[in-house]
Formats: sequence, structure tokens, C-alpha cells
Amino acid sequence: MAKSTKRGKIAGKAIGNGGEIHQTASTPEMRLTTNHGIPVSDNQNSLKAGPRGPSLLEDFVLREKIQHFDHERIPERIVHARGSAAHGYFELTASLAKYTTAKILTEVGARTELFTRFSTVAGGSGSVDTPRDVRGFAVKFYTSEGNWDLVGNNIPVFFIQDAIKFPDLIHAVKMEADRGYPQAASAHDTFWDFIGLMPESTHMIMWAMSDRTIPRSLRMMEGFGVNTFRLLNAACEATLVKFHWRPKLGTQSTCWDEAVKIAGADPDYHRRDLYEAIYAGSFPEWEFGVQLLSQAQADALPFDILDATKLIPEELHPIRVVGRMVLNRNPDNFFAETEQVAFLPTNMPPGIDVSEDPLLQGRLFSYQDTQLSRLGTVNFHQLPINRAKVCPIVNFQRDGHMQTQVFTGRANYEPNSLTDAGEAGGPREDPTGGFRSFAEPVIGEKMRIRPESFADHYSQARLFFRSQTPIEQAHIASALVFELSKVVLPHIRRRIVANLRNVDEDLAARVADGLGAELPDATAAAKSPIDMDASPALRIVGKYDPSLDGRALAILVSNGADGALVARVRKAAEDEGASVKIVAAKIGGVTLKSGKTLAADGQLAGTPSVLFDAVAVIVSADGCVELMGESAAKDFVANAFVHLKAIGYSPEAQALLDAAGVVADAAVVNVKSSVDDFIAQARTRAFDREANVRLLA
Ligand code: HDE
Repeated sequence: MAKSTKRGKIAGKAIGNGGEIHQTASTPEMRLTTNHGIPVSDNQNSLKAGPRGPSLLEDFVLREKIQHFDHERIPERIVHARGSAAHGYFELTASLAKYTTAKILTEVGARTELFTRFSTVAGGSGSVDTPRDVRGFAVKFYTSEGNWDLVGNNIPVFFIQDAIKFPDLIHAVKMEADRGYPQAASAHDTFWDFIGLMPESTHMIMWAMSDRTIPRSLRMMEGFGVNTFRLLNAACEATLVKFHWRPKLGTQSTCWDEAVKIAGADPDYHRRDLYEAIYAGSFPEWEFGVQLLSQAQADALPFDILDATKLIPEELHPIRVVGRMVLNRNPDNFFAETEQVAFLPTNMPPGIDVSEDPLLQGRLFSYQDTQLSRLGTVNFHQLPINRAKVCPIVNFQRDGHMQTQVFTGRANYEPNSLTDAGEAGGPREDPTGGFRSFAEPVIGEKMRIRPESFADHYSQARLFFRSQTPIEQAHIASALVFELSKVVLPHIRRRIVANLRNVDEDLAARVADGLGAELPDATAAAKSPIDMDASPALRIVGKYDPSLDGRALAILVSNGADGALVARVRKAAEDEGASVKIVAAKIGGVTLKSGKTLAADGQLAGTPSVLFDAVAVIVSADGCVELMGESAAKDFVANAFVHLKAIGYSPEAQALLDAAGVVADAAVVNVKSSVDDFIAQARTRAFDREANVRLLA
């Protein structure tokens, strides 16, 4: 028989029936209630018949709590389920008044609140942050003329040309239908089967196999609107436009082997990185740019501007930077904001309009539709994160599931001649200031056909590959070898290599060799590819200046380490904007040579070097011997080396470096001799080292 104690009150604490002490409300305002406001007397015990039950159906407090919990989850996004987001603002730095009436693009200096969500595409909401995958880059601007949602990716082109293929693409890349795996990985048969049969995806595949899909940080990614849009000026003249985001911190990626290991070390690597940067006041920032083209300029391009598998090289039509985005506030509540935010490519203020891009046209339907099954009501726009913030929302749409507005008056239709819906019977249309569509002349027979102008599937894949530096080309070839090696059916592998021959013979030969396969005949191309001038802007390597700003550095220390040296390295790195963490065998830290204690930020076994951009190993001779008995210490150094990171070391660490297989090169620096040299190397990766540590295709 369980013992039953009478309730008693001791200094704001109550003794529960089991005799344990728990907290009680200090004021009526702090009183725990049900969802209907009824104060709750006991949040520890359900209502039972006698102390040992059974529980009583009458217990509405228990039932409500459990029932609400049972329904806490909503369907995750069918794509882009895994995401991380932040609040911030947009500031216009140059007016586009000549091209558009949209106030957000014409009022220089004005700041517009926004919410940005980054995502992976293929994995479920609980999947890891670092698979090889395209990243979503969706921005909701709360403009004074309604919300503008620029729902883009970190790659400027897409896999397919027509929305009708989207469900096929996504079915193919997600976990396979019968076996339910792999999660968040494109390296499997169904994906590559589909890709091989859809040569239009070849350009996107070049990007997907490049280091762009293993970004170092969400703060270090470019963003693109992908589809072609239009800007409309007061005279309703249209200019075609592509939207771009460029990160202030530059684009930087991880190594593939590193990305795989990060997945185990910190599945929330990108989410944590974004949150911690904003929390620390190191606000990520992007330039906002546009490529503007007249219809005549678009017509002169060797491809169709409506084809989302093509980009416009910056060297042909430069990006004009006209604004900036700063992310400066973390969400207060992940579910209410990051999960419930609903982006709609149809959200555009007057002065911005769509093009006839058949991919975009399908998106105009899909997003509104998906919110209905995800959020369950046509009133999802009333959720705080989705609600237009700085403009009125007035119309005669009423009722529906979870209606939160209480409309007054009789007039719920228009036209009306009542006055109780406000002045003149409520809101009315605005023929001049309202949203207008470009008066594109349209004539033709109804048909299901791909235009001839979409038939070139290889020229831009070739452009992308040939514009890369040799190291980036090797990464693309190696990624293809990795992915295709996970493909079980040989005919699928063969077909991809056959397609690659249309991109670049050398690439195809390297991939075939990496697979240990014969080079198959080239696929017959619908249209022979053309050679375009290389576009250096398509590279990552060398595009942005090396920098430690926003990056992370670890100092592995042992007992007896030289604290002054640790402090010098830390200061030099922090002065350049890096965040520095001390890693030690015990989280309590180490006793330095001086006798002082240095607390650790991370315990060695749980804080591997894959979580940092550069590492320093500052140890005593005894400490080095001790660490050599710990495989995590050897892995820490060995991985930093093969992931092409700068390694700073105190001379006492030499034996550990040797045991980890480190071979001296320019980025392995004795910090006792020069902290500056180490910092200079830490600003970038030692790509020169790669040929010594990895066999690339
Ligand atoms: Fe999406 N996409 N998409 N997409 N997309 C969704 O909408 C869809 C496409 C993109 O952080 C869904 O709210 C179709 C291109 C991002 O919440 C869905 C087609 C680009 C996000 C949908 C595309 C994107 C989505 C799922 C082909 C780059 C995440 C949940 C016609 C320009 C937004 C949702 C967020 C999300 C449909 C192709 C970007 C199902 C039908 C191209 C960043 O509506």
C-alpha cells in the first residue's frame, strides 16, 4: 500500500502525496491553468480512485493535457522539412524606381522586417543538417504593401523544367518507397535512375555534386530566386529580373568526409551555428542583388529565360547590389515560427510579377495548397509569423477553421450599400495601387509540349564544370563517384556516365575510372551543347577573400599547457571575428603551467575537430603523452589534417601530431614561433594538401 501524506504548504512549496516537494504559484497570475483558464491544483498526480487507482475518466485536467500533447505535431513539409530560421531586416541601398513601383525596392534607407528560413530538401524534419543536399533560402519580407515571399535556394538553377515532374523528382530522391531508406541522401538507385532519364537535370547535378551542397554554415551560402520574375514600373513596363543573395562572410563549404562526420558529432550543426552566431551578436548579413534584363536582352541569350535549368552568367549581365539583409533575432519559439511559417511564391507586392516559367507557374499553386494540409486551415495567414505586419488586411473573406478574428457588422460581401462594415461599407478595390499583372500578349493552341528553346540540356552543365578550379572539378568528379558507387543497379550508373560525356569527356572518363567501369557511348543529346565563356563567378574557391570572421577555432589543451600562448592564439583569432573554444579531456578544464585553472568549453570525446575551421594543440610534454593514450585526441588532429585545416601546435605536441599522421606543410604552424602565421593559414583551407591525403577522381 502506497503511503499517502496530507498536503501541507512550506514557503511556497507544497508537499505532494508521495511526500516530495514541488513548487506552487506565488501569485494568482502565475497560477497554472487548463487551456480554458481553470486553475489547476495538482500537476503531478492524476485523479484516481484511491491512491493506487484506477484513474478516473472524470479527470479533465489529465485528459486535456494528454490530448493536447497527442496532437502537438503537424504534418512536416513534404520537401524542405528540416529548417532553421531567424528574424531580421532588409534595407534598400539603391532605388529600382525606374523598374518597379514596389516600395520595398524604391524607398532607399527604409528597413523592412523579415523572417528567413533555411532548409535541406530531402530529409525529414528530424534529419541531420549536413547531408549533401540543396539548401532552401526562403525570405518573408513584411512590406507595407503586403508580404513578399522570395522562396529560393542556394543554387541558381533547378533539376526540372516543368512543375508536372516535381512529384516524380521528389519521390525519386526521398527514401525509397518499399524500404524506407535512405534518409536525407541522394546516393541511391531511385534518385540516379530518375536523373539519368531526365537529362535536363544535368546542369543542376553539376551544382549538387559541387561543394555548394555541403555548406560550412547557413551564414555562408549564396541565395537565388531561381525562377525569372518581372518588375513592373508605374507605366506597367516590365523588366525581367533574377534575384540574388551574397553572404558577407563569403561562401565556404566543408569536405565531404567532414560533413559525414559532423552528422554524427552534431546533427544540429547548422541550426546551432546560426542560433549561436545571432545569440552572440554576430549577425549574419547578405547583399541583395538583381540581374535586370529587357525582353530584347533575354531574347538575345542562347537559352530561354523561362527555363529554370539555366542561369544568366554574371559576366554577361552583372548583378546590381541594391540592398542588404541582416538576421539579428532568433525565433522565440521554434514551432510557432520556424515550423508554422508558410511561404508562398504568390506573395508579391504590386510592382513585382511572375514570368511564364512553367516551373514557377506550378509553384504558384503548390505552396498555398500544401499549407492547407500542413496547417489545416485557410486561415493560416492569421498565425503571427505569417500575418502581414505593417499593412491593413481587409476583405470580406470570413469564417473557416480556427478563425481568430471577430468581424463586426452585417456587410460580408461587396458591393454593398451598408455602412456598418466601416466607412462606405468596407474596403474596395484599388485599380491603380493594387496588384497588377504584366499585360503579356498570349495566344496559342492549348498543348502539352516542351518548347524547342528548352532542348539544350548540356551547355550550361559544361559551362559550370569548366568554370571551376581544378580542385572544385575534382570534388565534383569524386562526389559523382561516391554517389554512383552507392547505386546498386549497374545500368543506372552507366546511363549517368553516358550523359556526362555530353558535359565533358574528361569528367566522364574520370567518373568511369572511379567506378572501375568502361566508358559507355554518349547519350544522344536532344540538342548539341555549345561552348560558353567560362564564368569565374560560379566558383567558390577564390571568389571571396579568405577570412576568419564568423568561423570557429578550437584550442586543444592539456594539464601544464602554456596559458600565455593559449591566450595569445585566442586573442588573435577573436580579433579577426572567430569564435574560440577550449577543448580538454575533462569539461572541468586543465591546470595550466602557471597553476591556474582553464575551464574547457568542450570535452574532447564530444567536441571533435570537425566542428571547427582550424585547430591549435597547445600542450605540455606530459600532457601530450597523456593525450596520446586517447584515440579521440589522435582523431582530433588527424581529422583536422585530412579536412585541410590549419593546425597550430606548441612544440610539445609534436609526438601527437606524428601519431596522427600529420605531415609538415605551410598550414601546420608552430604557434610558439608565429601566431600570425597560424592565423593567416586559418583564414582558409589548405587545398594544396588534398592531393597528399585523398585520392580524388
Ligand atoms: Fe518548392 N515547395 N517547389 N521549390 N520550396 C515547398 O511548400 C514546389 C522549387 C522551396 O522554408 C513546399 O511550404 C513545387 C524551386 C523552398 O518553408 C511545396 C516545385 C525552388 C521551400 C513546394 C518546387 C523551391 C519549398 C513544401 C516545382 C527554388 C521551403 C512546403 C514546380 C526557387 C520553404 C511548403 C520553407 C517548399 C512545391 C520547386 C524552393 C510542396 C511544386 C524551383 C526554399 O509547396
